[in-house]
Amino acid sequence: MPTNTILVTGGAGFIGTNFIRNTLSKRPDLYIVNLDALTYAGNPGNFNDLDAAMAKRYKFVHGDIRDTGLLQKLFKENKFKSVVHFAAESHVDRSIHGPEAFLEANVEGTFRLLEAAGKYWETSEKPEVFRFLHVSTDEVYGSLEAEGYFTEKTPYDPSSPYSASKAASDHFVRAYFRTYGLPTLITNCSNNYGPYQFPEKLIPLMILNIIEEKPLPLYGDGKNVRDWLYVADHCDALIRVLEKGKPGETYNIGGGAEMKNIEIVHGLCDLLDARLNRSVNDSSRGLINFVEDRLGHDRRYAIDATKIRKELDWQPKYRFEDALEKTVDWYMNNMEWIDSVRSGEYRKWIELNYQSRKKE
Ligand code: NAD
Ligand code: TDX
Repeated sequence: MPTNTILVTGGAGFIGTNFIRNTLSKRPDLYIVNLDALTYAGNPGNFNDLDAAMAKRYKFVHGDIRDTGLLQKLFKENKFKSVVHFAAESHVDRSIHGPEAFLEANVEGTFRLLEAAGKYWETSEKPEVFRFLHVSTDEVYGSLEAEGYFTEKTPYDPSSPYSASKAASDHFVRAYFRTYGLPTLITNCSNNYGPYQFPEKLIPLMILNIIEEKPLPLYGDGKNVRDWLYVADHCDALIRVLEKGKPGETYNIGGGAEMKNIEIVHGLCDLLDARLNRSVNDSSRGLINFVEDRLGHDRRYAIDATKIRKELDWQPKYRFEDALEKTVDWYMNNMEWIDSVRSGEYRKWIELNYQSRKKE
C-alpha cells in the first residue's frame, strides 16, 4: 500500500463501513486498510460492491486490535499516515448482560492500539502529519435532565459498562497526547442512524419488527431522548477532524435532532405503513409494547456542537425527516443484507434481551 494509507479499525461495523465507503469515494488519493475482528457486528461483505478503482485502494485484514504482533506488522508494512479507531463493542444492552467483553475490546483494545501507534510514531521520527483519531460517544457524559447540553468540558459521568469502557478509553487516548505527545484527536458523537446499522439498535430493530409485524419493545415510558445524527454527516465530520482538527483536542458531534424514542417509533410506523399499504385501522402503532426499562437508562443526551461548527466549519447537512426516510428505504431494499447479518447468534440475543423484559 502507498504512503497515503490510513488504518481503520472496526471498519466492518456500521459507522466504519460508512466511513470507508464515504472516504474512498471523496478522497481518491487515499488507501485504506480495514482491521476488524469480525465479531457478530462485523460484516466484510459490506465492501463486495466497491467499484474496481475503489477496490484497489481498499484492503481487509481479519484480526484483533489487541494482537500486538499483528499491529506492529501492519504499521511496519503500511507506514500509516493516520489511524481512525472505531473498533469496539458498541451495544449498551449487551454491556449490561456481559460487561467483560467491553473491558477487553474497548479499554484493552484501545490501549494496545495506542501502544503500537505510539511505538511506530516514535521510531519513524514523529512524522508531523500522523494523527490518531479515536471515535467515542456522548454517553461518557452521563445523562441530562430536560435542560442543557453536553459540551467538550462536561465532566465524565458514565452510567453503563459500555459508556464506562468508552470513558476509560478516552482517558487513555488523552494521556498518550499529554504524556508522550502522540497526536491524538477524540470525537464524542450522538446516536447515529443510517445504512448498515446492526438491527439490535433502536431504529433498525424497529424497522424490521414493523415489516415483520412483531411487537415494538419500548423501554420504560418511551420518553428517553436521544440526539440523532445521520451517519453520512458523522463521516464528513470525522474527515474534517482528521484533516483539520488540532492534536490533543476533543470535538463533540451532534445531529441537532432531539427526539423521544416514542416519537421515533411513531415516525417509523407511519413511514412504513405508507410503504406497505397498511391502513390507519391497521396501523403498526398498534404493535408498540412498553417493556421493562433498561438498567441505568440515561434519560436524555443532547450535544452542543458549537466547537466543531466554529473551529472546523462542520454542521449536519441532512434533515432528520429526510434521512430517516432514506434509512427506511435502505432497509426495505436490502433485505438480503439483513438476512446475512441475522445469524443464530442474533436470534439468541433477541431472546436473551427481550424475554426477560416482558411485563406480566
Ligand atoms: P458496531 O458494533 O457496528 O461495529 C464495531 C466493529 O468493531 C465491528 O465490525 C466489530 O467486528 C469490530 N470489533 C469489535 N471488537 C474488535 C476488536 N477487538 N478488534 C477488531 N475489531 C473489533 O459499532 P458502530 O456503531 O459502528 O460504532 C463504531 C464506534 O463508534 C464505536 O467505537 C462506538 O463506541 C462509537 N459510537 C457509536 C455510536 C452509534 O450510534 N452507533 C455513537 C457514538 C459513538
Ligand atoms: O429495543 C429497544 N427499545 C428501546 O426503547 C432498544 C434497542 C432501545 N430502546 C431505547 C434505549 C435508548 O433510550 O432506545 C434508545 C436508543 O437505544 P440504542 O439504539 O440501544 O442506542 P443507545 O443506547 O442510545 O446508544 C447508541 O448511541 C450511542 C449506540 O448504541 C452507542 O454505541 C453510542 O455510543
